[in-house]
Amino acid sequence: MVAFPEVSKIQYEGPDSKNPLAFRYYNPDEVVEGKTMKEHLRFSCAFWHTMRMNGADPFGAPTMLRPWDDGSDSIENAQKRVRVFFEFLEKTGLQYYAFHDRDVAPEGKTFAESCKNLDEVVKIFKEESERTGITMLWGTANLFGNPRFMHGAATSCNADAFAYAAAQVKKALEVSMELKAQGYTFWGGREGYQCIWNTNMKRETEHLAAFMHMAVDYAKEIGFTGQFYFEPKPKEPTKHQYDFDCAACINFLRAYGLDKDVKMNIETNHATLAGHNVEHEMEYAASQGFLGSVDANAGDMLLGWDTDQFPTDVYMTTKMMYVLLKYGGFTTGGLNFDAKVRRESFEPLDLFYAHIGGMDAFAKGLKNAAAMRASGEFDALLKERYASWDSGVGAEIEAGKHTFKTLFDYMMNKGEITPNASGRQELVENMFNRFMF
Ligand code: XLS
Ligand code: NI
Ligand code: NI
Repeated sequence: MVAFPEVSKIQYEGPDSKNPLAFRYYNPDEVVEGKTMKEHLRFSCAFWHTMRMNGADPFGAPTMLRPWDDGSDSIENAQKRVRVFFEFLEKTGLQYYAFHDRDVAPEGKTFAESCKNLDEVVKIFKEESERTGITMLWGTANLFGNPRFMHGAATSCNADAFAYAAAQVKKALEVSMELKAQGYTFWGGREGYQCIWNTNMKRETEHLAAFMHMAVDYAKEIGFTGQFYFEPKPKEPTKHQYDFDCAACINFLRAYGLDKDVKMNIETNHATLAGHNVEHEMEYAASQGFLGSVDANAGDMLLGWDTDQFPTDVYMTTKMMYVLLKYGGFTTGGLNFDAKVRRESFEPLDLFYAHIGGMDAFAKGLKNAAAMRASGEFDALLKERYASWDSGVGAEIEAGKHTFKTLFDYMMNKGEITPNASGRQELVENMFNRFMF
């Protein structure tokens, strides 16, 4: 069966191409800063959005036209979706994929049946992965969709929900290992709360930590060497999510001794929901040694929720790639398009346009960022701005040679300080624009 007969493998045609089914910037083997684009960008496709989003919203029925999908919960249908998925990945040149256990296989009547269903579908993933060389970026478990998780999973007030979630993650780790996943992601799902009066926050937070420790321990036990990630999101579905932003997550990981085993998976639209932007979150995580992977998407400035749109804003991708290059790039992580086509973009072809656009936006961002770095202008500006720390009292403070007492004497002697460096924000923003147009 061929699901997309009208599309052949997407090729790089260069910036002048007007072919909507070609790359203008993503040239997989082109070398940038010593690595190919493919090695830098490590594009991944989210099964839940690409294969399972049907376009339904709280006000309307499904809209998506997916001729290969009979809409049933049968194993055959689930298996067929996987074949279609790999045809899509191959044609777009996406190297990795990610899924939640329940995206790919239907839930059974019992937990045992759900595990069996999953195995039936994972078989096909394995086959297709061996055929194509396309592998799993990270695995995860859906611990939020089923009503049993209405109060959360690891942070539920119901101990059985915790136990169920633990069993589910055990299985998901085994599956991830079988599919050679390079990571495993914890996104909070419903790990948060709505009302302080019915919530024991301390207990819930400790349970979440215990849960993550169990996952780390089990991974070690079975020899799963993938990197664990924690994905921040400040709200939605609950009002207060415990994994609010990178700072909150990193604090949690350090407080509970998980900092050696878990890094961050940063999602653009979650960063903006937290009142940050993605480059802030990436810089914060990276500077603390926690940059793991990225869920690439975009929000809408005028909407206050997780719209999960495809990223096309090259200003944004340039900033993201600048941080990434600065910190040496991905190791196990990648750019996972946690993004969905709009409800009105209901034809299969729209899935191609969406991913091509996202891939091109990041490829152009990568080239821009590399050019910015090669110019040395941004480094020079920073060097100059912080010059007072390179000699004299600044260098002494950084070397740990001062105390409040010695600095008191220093100021008594000096009397007053003079402002020494303009922020030059307007200049630097203009400089940035020079690399954009
Ligand atoms: C939801 C999250 C989710 C995670 C994986 O907002 O982005 O899709 O990436 O559970
Ligand atoms: Ni995500
Ligand atoms: Ni999201």
